[in-house]
Amino acid sequence: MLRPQDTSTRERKTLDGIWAFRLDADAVGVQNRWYAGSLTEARDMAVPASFNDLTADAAVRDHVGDAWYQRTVRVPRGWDGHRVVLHFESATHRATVWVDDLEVVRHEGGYTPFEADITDLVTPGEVIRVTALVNTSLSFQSIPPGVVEQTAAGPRQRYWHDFFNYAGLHRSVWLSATPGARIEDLTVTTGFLGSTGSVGWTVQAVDREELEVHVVLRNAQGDEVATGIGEYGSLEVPDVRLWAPGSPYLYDLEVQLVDHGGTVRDSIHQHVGVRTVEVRGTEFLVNGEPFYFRGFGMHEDHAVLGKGHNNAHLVHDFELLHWIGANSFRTSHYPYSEDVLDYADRHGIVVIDETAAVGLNMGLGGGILGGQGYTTFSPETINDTTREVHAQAIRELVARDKNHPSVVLWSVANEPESQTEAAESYFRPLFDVARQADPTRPVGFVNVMLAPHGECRVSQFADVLMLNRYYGWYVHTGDLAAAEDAWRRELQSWASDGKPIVITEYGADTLSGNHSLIPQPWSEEYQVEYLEMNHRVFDSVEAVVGEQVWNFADFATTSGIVRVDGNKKGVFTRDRRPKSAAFALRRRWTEAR
Ligand code: BDP
Repeated sequence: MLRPQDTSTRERKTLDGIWAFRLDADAVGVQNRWYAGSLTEARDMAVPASFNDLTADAAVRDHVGDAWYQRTVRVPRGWDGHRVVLHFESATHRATVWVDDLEVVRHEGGYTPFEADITDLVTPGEVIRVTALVNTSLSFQSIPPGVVEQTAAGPRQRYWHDFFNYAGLHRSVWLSATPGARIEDLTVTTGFLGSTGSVGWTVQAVDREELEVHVVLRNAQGDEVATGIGEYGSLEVPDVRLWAPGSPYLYDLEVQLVDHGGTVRDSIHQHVGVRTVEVRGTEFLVNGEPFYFRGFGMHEDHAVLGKGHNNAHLVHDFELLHWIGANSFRTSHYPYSEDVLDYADRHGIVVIDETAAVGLNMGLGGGILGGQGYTTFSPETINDTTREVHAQAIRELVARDKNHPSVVLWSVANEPESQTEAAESYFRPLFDVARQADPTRPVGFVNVMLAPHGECRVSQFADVLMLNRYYGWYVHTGDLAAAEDAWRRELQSWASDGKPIVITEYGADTLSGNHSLIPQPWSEEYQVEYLEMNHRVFDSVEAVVGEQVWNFADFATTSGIVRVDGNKKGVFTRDRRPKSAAFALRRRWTEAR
């Protein structure tokens, strides 16, 4: 699937704006055919945005289950003879969509795109009604998992990840026109030898018949540097300029379907960064050179918008990444908007791309901070069906993001149970799925403290070890000397595996404006000293090839006794004001630049 584009043969029209919106707590809408006419008793809702924080109503914020979105749109007059597609960049966590009275598509998973060919249902120049039934519930068979518990007060959504279960239409919705004979997908791979680059392409075309596939590579000035013909092949790029972290040179690859007379019948564009990624021993190499990840685990999370994508926030967050000297981030804990990845490509920021598989661990954070009262992997909980949903989530992530030069490493899950035999058999095939989907990038998962070296049974499948550790916060709280000693010992044991290690989370909750002469947990001074302690540990272990602080900014979570108005491990507040740690990190990271 390609994202809708404006090209010489394609056009798109946004459906972003105000939609009609109605909750359906009792799930009666389908039976009552709410899609078959104007949504009654509806309120206004903005798209893109999470619906949760847009009203002053707890029933909306904490809604569990079905929610309906509807709007009308006029199909552009000029689209006669075109194939018309309705494209959702995401719908969290699943959706069913109707055009007028007809169901056109269903999709499972809240963070990847889906679309429907609606050509036969529309007349260019006429208005259609688009209705999306979005469902917010998490179950043991969804990614991420959760469980809806019935209480006297109604259903309550429980889940095991530490961010608020925002839902709705978080990203853009498009109508798009393409030719019938069309390019359906494109896979690009890159490499180089000396000063000559290579750009491999594979095109999937539909109804191509006599049409020839042409590819044209242009440099940043728009000059043609190589051309090719065929559904697949490889272009040579003389005097190649590489895409590198902090130095993001991009080419443009145009793919065309051309008829005998030379007329271009379909055309798409894909920006291309020529670069290589490789794991060698304990090194992580980009373009053959050792790369050290500096940055954050982030979240798509803002006041009012929730997880709704917004370009002003995108630009600002990347400005802050640049200011602080970060060169990378992880899309913790789900695939981010495609606009974010495009922006990372254009700004030379390296991305660890993660699925929404978070919270597959019943050993974490339950009653009195023990377990959750469930077994993680069992026929009744996370089971074979879940694994198939998880596999599909991996395939959809790779299919969507495979052509981004910024993406250098896949993360198939965050902090799952990984010390048991059940975990080993659950994950083994998922690593195969990732490697089959993309043989060009390393694959890993993020390990949790409950599965230390020697006990973790999943890290054997990973090319890179990603560790989340909270020495000095969740353990040895407030005692940085004891934390340093224990942390160094654990890290040295991981280093004996001979794989590169990225510390994907380390952090301390910090209440902005809370100061203390003798660094106390929750103070800005403690966050600074905590980070410095961690950095001493990382600098003493050669296999460590990256540090990503948890978190870039404070973010919303479910309420609970360990969260005060959300998670406060941000180096910036939720409204992006720096805590003292921001300046300390900036000193370390800009010196390293
Ligand atoms: C880790 C999780 C992350 C949490 C963080 C924390 O990966 O999502 O927000 O800890 O506790 O367990 O702050």
